Amino acid sequence: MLFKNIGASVSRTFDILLFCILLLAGCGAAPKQSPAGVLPEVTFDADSAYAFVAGQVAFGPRVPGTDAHHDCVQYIGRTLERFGAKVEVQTGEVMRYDGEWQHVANICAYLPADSAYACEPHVLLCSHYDSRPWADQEDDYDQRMTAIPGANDGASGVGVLMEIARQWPQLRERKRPVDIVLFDCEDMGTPAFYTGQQRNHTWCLGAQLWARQYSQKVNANAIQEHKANANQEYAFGILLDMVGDPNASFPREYYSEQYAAKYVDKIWRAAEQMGFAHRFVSDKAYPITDDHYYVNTIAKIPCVDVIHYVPGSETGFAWWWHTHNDDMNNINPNTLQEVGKVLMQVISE
Ligand code: 1BN
Ligand code: ZN
Repeated sequence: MLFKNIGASVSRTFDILLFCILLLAGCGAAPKQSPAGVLPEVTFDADSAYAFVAGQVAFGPRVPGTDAHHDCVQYIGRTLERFGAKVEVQTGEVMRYDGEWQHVANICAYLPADSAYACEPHVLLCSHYDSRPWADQEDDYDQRMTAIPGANDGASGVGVLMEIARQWPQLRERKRPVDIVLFDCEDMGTPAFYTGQQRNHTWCLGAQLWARQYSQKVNANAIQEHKANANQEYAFGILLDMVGDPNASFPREYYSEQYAAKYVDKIWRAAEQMGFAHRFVSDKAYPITDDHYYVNTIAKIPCVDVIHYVPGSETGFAWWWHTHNDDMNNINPNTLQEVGKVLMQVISE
């Protein structure tokens, strides 16, 4: 295993290494400009993305603490390294819905920009890779206590981001560094059948850990450099959640508009220009406490949630949400490709 487990705190060696790389790359030099109006060509292979989704689902539900979860971390980490990404696993403990401590392992992959662009602010692309331990939206009570396959809810976003990492070295130009962060324990929020004491912030445990550690790092840097305002590493972030359904559509989610309206516009405009306005629709969605909420509020990185929301449905989500039907039958390569192409376009601009 080449990728490092960086423990509860983000590796200092990584910071030093990154600093050296940036120094060697000559930060401060003006990046080359591409001619106005010329859009870089984006490629994204639908079948490859589909295979990355199927590859994760084949392990079985990626419930934290299980062999499937452990093996899937190895699969994702090794695959990303094969594509040239630098991969680290950030670990820590976070309190879960029942007051127990939960081990969290976020997979962090770094895709470098071309040397002329090495000092540009990074883009954060994220998704979650864990599967919900309970199918608590099943009608049949007996089926509620077992984990879901998480093909859409987990694997779909990761599959798209793995394909982006595969495409990255082949792009004509890499105009920004891209960090892919695959959060753990997004789907461990209080189960619907839980009758004990209710707690807040029980979802998105991996994102909460990542955002806290990032914020501590940024603030520590500011103190060291005697600056009033912390230097942000990221321009913006995009979260993918449930992006594989044949009928998926992505409305403009409330928190995304509150914290990152400019980037919602940018993504939805790119989608429209590419002919995908049927997916990236102009409807609004209610606030969703997804990973991006913590990236926005704790890490203070403007982050947009691209999430398949179904207005008017009982749960707000697709019929298979948090049931055993969240399987490969509801994954469409074409949907993955449309999402992937939009992201490739936005990170190439
Ligand atoms: C999205 C997919 N989420 C969980 N699985 C986030 C969420 C949290 C959605 C709480 C609704 C309620
Ligand atoms: Zn879920």
